[in-house]
Amino acid sequence: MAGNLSPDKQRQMLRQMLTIRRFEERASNDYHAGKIYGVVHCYIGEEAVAVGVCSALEPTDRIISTHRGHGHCIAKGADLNRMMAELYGRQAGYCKGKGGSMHIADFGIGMLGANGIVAGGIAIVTGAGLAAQMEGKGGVAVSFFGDGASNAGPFHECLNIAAAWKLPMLYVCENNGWAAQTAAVATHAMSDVAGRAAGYGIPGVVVDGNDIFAVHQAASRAVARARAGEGPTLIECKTYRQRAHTERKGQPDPRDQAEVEAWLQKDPLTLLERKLKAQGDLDDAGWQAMEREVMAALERAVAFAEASPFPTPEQATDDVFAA
Ligand SMILES: Cc1ncc(C[n+]2csc(CCOP(=O)(O)OP(=O)(O)O)c2C)c(N)n1
Repeated sequence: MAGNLSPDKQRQMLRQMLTIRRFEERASNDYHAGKIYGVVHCYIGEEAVAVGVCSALEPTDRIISTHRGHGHCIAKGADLNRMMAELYGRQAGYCKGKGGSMHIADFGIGMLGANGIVAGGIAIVTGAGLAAQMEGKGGVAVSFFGDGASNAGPFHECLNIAAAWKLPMLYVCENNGWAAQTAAVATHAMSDVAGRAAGYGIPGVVVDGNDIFAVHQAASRAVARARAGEGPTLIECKTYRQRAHTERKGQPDPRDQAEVEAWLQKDPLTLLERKLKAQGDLDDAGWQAMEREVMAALERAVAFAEASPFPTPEQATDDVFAA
């Protein structure tokens, strides 16, 4: 159910999901063509989580991401040109071409950063939750993390203190059933990560992470609770990554093909496109125009990246604060 989301807002959410999808398809292609360096982790299949949550936030609210961060960046409003330039390793990128896919941050839009340390972001953004509480302007902070990260110490320590101090936080677990090549069922005995919330005295909610309206509704409720000073909520979004753990060729992917196929049938982008069409809020021409506009924006982003130089060897230690 779209609830009180206007048709314009719903189309904007679809456009953001489409942008994430096409951005990553392009990143994957260009990575395999040898134009992008480092590691690329695709978020394809999980777009409804980032967009469903971020569409419930204000621009001044803060989020933190993971190693699989492009979707969160785009959903919070990051600049595609600077993102693509960062993946291309160019000076015009968000980290001046020295951070790559896993380190994109934009404090100006409340995006505190992707993070290569599994669960590392949870502690950083809990600090942002404390900052928001101290600022007293009603801001909230959101931690995105995987099911694997929910087994790590920072998750438990942060939920504990955030609950005790009633921090204005959303902890959003993107449960895609796998942590790299390890199945979630092999590393925790509870079927729902959300059940862990009870141990900290906060609400734990399970939602269909491929249903953007369900995600948005759960996030909106949790945001209202956080802004009212009632403390954090743990939201577990059941979803799936459609690609292997990273784009690196030749890595093992132990997942059963039938499992992958079943989730492809629940593709979140297709589900939203169909819903909008069924509601009469999108027609084929509108959908094709959206595709053309998104693809044109990506062409501009690639051209922007390619026009920028690589960092020079002399710049290697610029912006290094400690070693
Ligand atoms: C502290 C730490 N341990 C291990 C790794 C290696 N590693 C990178 S991604 C990953 C799996 C993370 O799984 P999950 O949190 O479920 O996120 P997903 O990849 O499924 O989005 C691991 C173990 C790491 N980057 N950091």
